[in-house]
Amino acid sequence: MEHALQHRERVGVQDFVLLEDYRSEAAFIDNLKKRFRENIIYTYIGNVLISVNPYKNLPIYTEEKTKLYFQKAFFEAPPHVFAIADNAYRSLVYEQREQCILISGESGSGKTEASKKVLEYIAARTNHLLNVETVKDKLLQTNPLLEAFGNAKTHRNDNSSRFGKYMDIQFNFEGAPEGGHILNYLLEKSRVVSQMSGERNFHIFYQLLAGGDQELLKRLRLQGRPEVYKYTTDSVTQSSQKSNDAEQFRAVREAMKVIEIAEDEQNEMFEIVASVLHLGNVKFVQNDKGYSEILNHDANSENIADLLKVNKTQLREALTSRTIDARGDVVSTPLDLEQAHYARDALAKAIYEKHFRWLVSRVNASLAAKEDDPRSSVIGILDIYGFEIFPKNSFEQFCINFCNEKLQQLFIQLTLKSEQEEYLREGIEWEPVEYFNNIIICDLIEERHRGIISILDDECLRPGDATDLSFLEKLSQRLDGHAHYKSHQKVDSKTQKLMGRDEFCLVHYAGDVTYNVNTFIEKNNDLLFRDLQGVMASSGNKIAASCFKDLNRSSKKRPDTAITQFKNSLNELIKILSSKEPSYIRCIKPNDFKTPMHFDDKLVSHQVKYLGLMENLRVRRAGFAYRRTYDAFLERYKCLSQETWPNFRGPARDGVQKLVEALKYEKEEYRMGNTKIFIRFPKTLFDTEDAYQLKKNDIATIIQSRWRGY
Ligand code: AOV
Ligand code: MG
Repeated sequence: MEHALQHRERVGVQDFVLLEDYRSEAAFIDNLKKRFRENIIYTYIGNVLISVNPYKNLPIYTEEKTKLYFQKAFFEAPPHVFAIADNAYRSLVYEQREQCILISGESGSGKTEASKKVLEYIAARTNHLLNVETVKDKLLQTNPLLEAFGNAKTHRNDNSSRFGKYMDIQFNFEGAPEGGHILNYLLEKSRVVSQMSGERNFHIFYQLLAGGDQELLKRLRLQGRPEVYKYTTDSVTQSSQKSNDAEQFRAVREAMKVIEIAEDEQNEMFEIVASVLHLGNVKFVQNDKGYSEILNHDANSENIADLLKVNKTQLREALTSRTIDARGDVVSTPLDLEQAHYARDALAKAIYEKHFRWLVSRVNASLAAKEDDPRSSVIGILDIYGFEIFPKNSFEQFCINFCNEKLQQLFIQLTLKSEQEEYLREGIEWEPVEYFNNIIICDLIEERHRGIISILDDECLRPGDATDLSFLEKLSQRLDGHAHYKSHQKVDSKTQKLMGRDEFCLVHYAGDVTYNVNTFIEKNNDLLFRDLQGVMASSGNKIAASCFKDLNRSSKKRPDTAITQFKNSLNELIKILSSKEPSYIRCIKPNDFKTPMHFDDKLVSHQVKYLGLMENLRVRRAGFAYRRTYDAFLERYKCLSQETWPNFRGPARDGVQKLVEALKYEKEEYRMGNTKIFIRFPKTLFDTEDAYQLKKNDIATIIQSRWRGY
């Protein structure tokens, strides 16, 4: 049998607090790497789960493994996302504390996969309860459906979430799931009209083209090949991908069925998707006055008019002219070519995005609990787009990275807060720890009247000649000198070469990101010409019409800008999350090639830094490395003293007191809290554990597999 020490040498420690040298990042990474090589992708920092994307299927999600985590405390089974799920579930059902599971990490690190595992675990965990079948199936099927419409292939991830998702699973008093609710955040709608080379549009376009049957495609007037459509030409689709798309399409239809989206609703949905493809192919020509026109028998605009049941002439007019209400005088001005293309793309984005929102609310209607249950409680799961640093970063990356700053802020508040609270609860002295607080960057972005968002909104609302560059100039004037803002005018000679005249750089908690201001104003204003809204609101396609109806009300008040809406919804989200007890899953991407068994130290080191894992570990270790309830500690180690073996009569706390005396713990090594023993050094625990292993040598194999990981 492998000696305990050798085992530890090979697979590392299952909780970073047990690292001898917990201040060393090299030791931290070495531990992750050792485990990764052994196909052990999960490790704890206390109650935070670190997960490294294996990029291959591991046999760790089987039914058998799932059952291993039913009703188990953290240390009783190897670290796993199932342990996090079980812990949240138990706290909810037995202690009535509402839970949320926050999953973070950069693009491609495994957040969405982790969130699915949580859901699958909860489904398995509640399998024995009555009447949960339908709800469970619906909850599980929301994933393939929403991913089809909200995910896309990017350079970082073949199935990248292009929207943020917060999902509540609602449980009744018995702990059976009875419903759910999804909040979605900022779909990256610019992807509908253009993608970086090598990336794709949203999956659903390719799925429909590859998997739709002849009859459906004919009805939608589609020709079965993405190359034909401007919005999907850019990406070369390999044949293997094509069959996968077709297969996924069947999964999507199946999901629609489970979620009870009726046949006629499905038809309307596909008519909308097809219309977006046709819209991209609408061509404009320049007439002799320099304005744009659509050719007389342009098939694309006719297809759209037919599919969406709108008036052909009105649609063509709305795409080539715009009416302006100038102090009561309604004037129609023709659009030049550039404006017409802008209008067309704006319409495509608006249709797609509003349809996505409709879909989420449709899913919610189906997930809603059958009866109003005052005793219900929820577990929320947050899976949002990860931090993004691209060679060129735009408005979308700015929003996504802002969102990640806010979540990091919440992480800091909650981990520190909860650690502090545990010490208080247990009556143990708290020793404060130094850490980097990213609140300074959050403020830089969102502070009222002074932050970047305010400056951008001011510029967007300013009548006259606001441009992306005038916005940049204001930024530089107002923020110059801020430790986390770098203006292109004021950088040192080295970086100046890298920054263009239309760029600024933010020093995010996760690293420096250079943003290009091009299209910031346009994307933030998010205007759709009124005529196009009007046409859409008149659509005979009920879904399309409902998507545009609200907008058509002639309210004079200007709607909030895109970034302000996003900021408000994020702050709402933070409120929801703060009211719950959090669990954290921090995902790490081992390499940039989407391949298994490749662990890039430098890349991982960067993520460890910016996820603040070393600080997290320091906080956890600041006082006491390890803590365990008296019951659990006594149960495990009672064989190490005659006074506690085979059974100790009396409170567990007294038993543990006897035990630590027998084990000769020094006073400095431990503290007795109200319900738990706190152990300061890992060595103390290792020694105790090794003594236990010796004593129990005959059943050591079983124990080892339970206690030390796989
Ligand atoms: P993300 O959600 O963190 O990125 P995903 O969860 O989509 O990343 O993971 C990316 C890919 O990595 C998946 O499609 C799988 O192929 C693989 N993968 C991730 N986790 C596992 C796992 N536990 N086991 C096996 N393969 C895995 V983004 O949505 O881009 O931020 O916006
Ligand atoms: Mg994702």
